[in-house]
Amino acid sequence: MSFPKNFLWGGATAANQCEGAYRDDGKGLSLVDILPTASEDRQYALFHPKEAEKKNYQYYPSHESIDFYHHYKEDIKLFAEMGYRVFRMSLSWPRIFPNGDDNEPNEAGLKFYDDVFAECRKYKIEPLVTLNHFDTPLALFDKYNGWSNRSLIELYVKYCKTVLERYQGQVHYWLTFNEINMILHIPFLGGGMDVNRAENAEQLKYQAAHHQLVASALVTKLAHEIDPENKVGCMLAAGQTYPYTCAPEDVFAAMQADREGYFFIDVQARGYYPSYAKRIFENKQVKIKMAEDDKQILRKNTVDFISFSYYSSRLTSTDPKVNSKTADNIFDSLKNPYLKTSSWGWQTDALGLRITMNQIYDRYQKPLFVVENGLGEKDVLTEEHEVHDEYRIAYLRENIKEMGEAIADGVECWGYTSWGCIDLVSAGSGEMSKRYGYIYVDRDDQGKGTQKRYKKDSFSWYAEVIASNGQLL
Ligand code: P53
Repeated sequence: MSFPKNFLWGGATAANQCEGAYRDDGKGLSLVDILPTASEDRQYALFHPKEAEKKNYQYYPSHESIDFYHHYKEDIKLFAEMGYRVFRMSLSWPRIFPNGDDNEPNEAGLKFYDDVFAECRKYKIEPLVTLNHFDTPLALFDKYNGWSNRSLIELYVKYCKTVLERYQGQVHYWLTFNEINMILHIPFLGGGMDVNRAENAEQLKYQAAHHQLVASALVTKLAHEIDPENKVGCMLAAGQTYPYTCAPEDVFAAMQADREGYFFIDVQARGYYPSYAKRIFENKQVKIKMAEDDKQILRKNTVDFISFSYYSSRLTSTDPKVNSKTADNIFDSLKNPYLKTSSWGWQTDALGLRITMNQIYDRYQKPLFVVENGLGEKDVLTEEHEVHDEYRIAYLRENIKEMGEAIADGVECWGYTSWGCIDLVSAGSGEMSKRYGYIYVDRDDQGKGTQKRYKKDSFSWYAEVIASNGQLL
């Protein structure tokens, strides 16, 4: 098994889960800044954001997080020590436009990312930048109900134009929206909106999705105009859906479940709504309002590559008696008896990554980029400040091996950035204790800890993987 010579190995983070400094240097509030920690409260807040906004929760994990804002030099140095060639990160929109609709950008926010990119350049690490990763400015939720409102297109394009121009030459890889299909599953994080009071929540979600798809195409166009060397990708929360049995009904249900996500990528990669969308819209009584040239915009501005997150496969059945679900998974998935399950109920399926990559590549024939993959687990910091995370190494080893197999199958793949390369706040649960990193951060679910960084066993393991270009796993 061999990886391409210039394969981009690295790690991934998102501003909303690691920066902290939630009010520093003029930053406005982002969606996550009103979300508490602890599963129950968090789940309630994610799906009742209007109510959550009025609450006074005891602790908001995003406010300080791991304080990447003040530790970025130290952290990027550690990434360089592992040999990263790419660092996936995101820009915080409310750090740059605090209210989302300000006339002028916040210079201090822009300056912060200049500094981060300079630090990356120092170590020849290529930044891969997500423009919107679950952190639309909270003010746009209040004022417009987020992406349900068409005005968001213009505001987002303005923000993107500002950063594409500012960082021209410093960044060459861009992702327009993190896990764009998440808008159907967590409309608050994905679309900055509350769907509870809508007459037809599906209408609101798909209308918002349309706005994001048009915005993504407009930004793809802009990025190419500003710098022809820019590569723009879409981003899917992926994971092949398996049928529980070989009953044709189950197979059909699995295909339909995958189409829910492929719907977005079909538009972004092919440039038009897939023919099956018509029937989905009829069933859900959805009517998309389009502006005159929307179709043209989508048609002319498809993405250069396809990125995705992969944690596990999913499983579906049409038999109501088959109902053992995996815990804590935003995607409705049944428990697959052939797979191991993490402490958070997520299942490990390395071969599923190979299947998913082949499937996506067959469908689009565009280069792939694995931008999230990893295992969230409880880690123990020993008295010697060591973390023996052999379970994480095992997960990553198997997944990377299968990614290599997919490449050997003929899939073109540009790179791999494992999720949460340094411990950060979980998007789903708000916990720090759900750790993904090669680097342990001393901070707990109540916000206590020194914020000191420690290398886990997986740190030196991954450094070897990179140094050997995937040969030593
Ligand atoms: P956490 C659910 C299912 C699949 C991917 O998730 C998801 C989610 C949201 O929880 O999100 C992605 O932190 C996302 C990251 C997130 C990561 O998966 O809940 O892009 O922001 O942290 C892992 O364990």
